[in-house]
Amino acid sequence: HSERETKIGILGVPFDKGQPKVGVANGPDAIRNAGLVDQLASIHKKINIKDYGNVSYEINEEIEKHVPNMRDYVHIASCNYELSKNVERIINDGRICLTLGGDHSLGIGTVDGHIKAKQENVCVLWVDAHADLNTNKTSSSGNVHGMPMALLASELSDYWPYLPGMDWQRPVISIRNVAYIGLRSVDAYERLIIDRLGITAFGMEEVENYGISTVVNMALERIDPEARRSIHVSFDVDSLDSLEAPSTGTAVRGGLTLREGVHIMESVYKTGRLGAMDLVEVNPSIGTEGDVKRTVEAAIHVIMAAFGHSRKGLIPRDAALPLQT
Ligand code: Z70
Ligand code: MN
Ligand code: MN
Repeated sequence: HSERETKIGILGVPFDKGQPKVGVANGPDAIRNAGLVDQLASIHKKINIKDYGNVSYEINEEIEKHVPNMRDYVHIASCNYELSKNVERIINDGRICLTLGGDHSLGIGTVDGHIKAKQENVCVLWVDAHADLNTNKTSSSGNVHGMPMALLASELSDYWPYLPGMDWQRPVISIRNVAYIGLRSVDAYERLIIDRLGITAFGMEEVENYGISTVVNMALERIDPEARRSIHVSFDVDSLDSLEAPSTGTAVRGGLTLREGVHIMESVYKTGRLGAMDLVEVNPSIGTEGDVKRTVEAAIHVIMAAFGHSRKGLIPRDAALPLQT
């Protein structure tokens, strides 16, 4: 393994309206303040990083505020509209877009922007304890962070009512181009959809049966059989075991180890086709100071692996052996 030129664009989304707990809006700054940019820069000299700051948005007053069972709908529609445009621009600048959340409702905007930038030639790895596949009819919470995948999937577009202010968001990704890793808290209707549509889903049982290395390879083979697509990884930190990442809104025990999370991203890096990554649901208001530190460090390890940090060590490109002179 040696150094490979990598251009990264970092985007913060201090957004928390997709779920009810305060604090997740401070995720981006917690990750930055732990030294993310310096750590990425230390991977090797051919890393080029630009921090685009945080996404801000204004409420579009034209939008009908009330959509049944979608909490804070107008914020969701307004924020994701700005987010999608930002992601599209960063990718068109020739950078891999790293989005720091914020709650997972932001996956609507990031996947949409990625698809627009890459003319739909995108596949998605959704690494999560949850499937985030509810519609406003199946959700028992009304929390939109449990719905982004259902909004994005073209096969589910008929299950939604008309959504005012979301016309920019075309549900264009086929669910055949999406794979899950890490599932262990799946609602009944989500499971029905996964089974009926034959969605590629590697839950914790499959991780146990096959091992993480085989799981990632099978997932990528299914969603990108010709190895041609731009890969979008939407990494919910709650995919990790709650011992590894306690500071998150809906921690679920029995999850991925940090090593498995890192392994997923190392495998994606090796394809050379990572186009965008989201790291979401870090909530610095949950748990002790130590819990927050552990969670943020885990998030940074996963991100570092995505951009070429190698646990084996890296050989500098063009290096000569420092033997005798
Ligand atoms: C549940 C719902 C969810 C994250 C919780 C939970 C969804 N399926 N997603 N935490 N990150 O409310 O729809
Ligand atoms: Mn999620
Ligand atoms: Mn989750």
